[in-house]
Amino acid sequence: MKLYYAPGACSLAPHIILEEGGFTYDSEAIDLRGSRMTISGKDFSEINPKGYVPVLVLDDGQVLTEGPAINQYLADRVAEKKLAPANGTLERYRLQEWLAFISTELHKSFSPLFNPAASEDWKKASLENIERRLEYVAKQLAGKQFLLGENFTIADAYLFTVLGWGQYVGLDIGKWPALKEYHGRIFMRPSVQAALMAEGLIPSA
Ligand SMILES: N[C@@H](CCC(=O)N[C@@H](CS)C(=O)NCC(=O)O)C(=O)O
Repeated sequence: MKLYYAPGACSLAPHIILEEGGFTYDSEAIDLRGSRMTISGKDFSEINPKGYVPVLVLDDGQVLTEGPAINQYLADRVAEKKLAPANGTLERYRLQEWLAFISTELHKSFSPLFNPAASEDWKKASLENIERRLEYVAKQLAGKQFLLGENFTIADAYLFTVLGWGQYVGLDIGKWPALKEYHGRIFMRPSVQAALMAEGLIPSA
């Protein structure tokens, strides 16, 4: 398998999951802000016509896109690691509830904050929206190690990734001690350290 990613983008979540699952995989960065080529010089639009990461190329050459689909695909390949509850259970729908929330209510609310063309009013409204949503997440995490309880799941890899964007847009997650502790706890996981190092976001050990 091969993951196409941009350092620190939402593709960090499948990168963490690949590490967490103990997969053997390749990865390659995309220059999303500049040439929109892969680091080895391929036109990224030929790999994913949608033009965004993450992209997972499977061993048979099929191309899988959309983070929540990629993340669940990976989790189901290593079911014994319990990165997602079993398909068909209510817990699985709880996981999907979180993935949809993180994707549509958090991840996409950050987009204007990274967009130089977005108006200041739009940015302000997006930031207020994110803060309201994070207030909710912080309450949900009270007394829990992870979003679904005691097991780290793919939803945690995704939420960790999105929470990390606060530092780039002037949003201090320290306002919510439960979120700050959660983020710090996940940051220390060996899989997270490995993915962050691979993306050049922390120095190599
Ligand atoms: N619906 C997609 C959205 C992915 C997405 O927003 N990717 C961003 C990085 S976090 C990206 O590659 N943006 C570059 C672009 O759209 O040109 C998913 O959930 O995977």
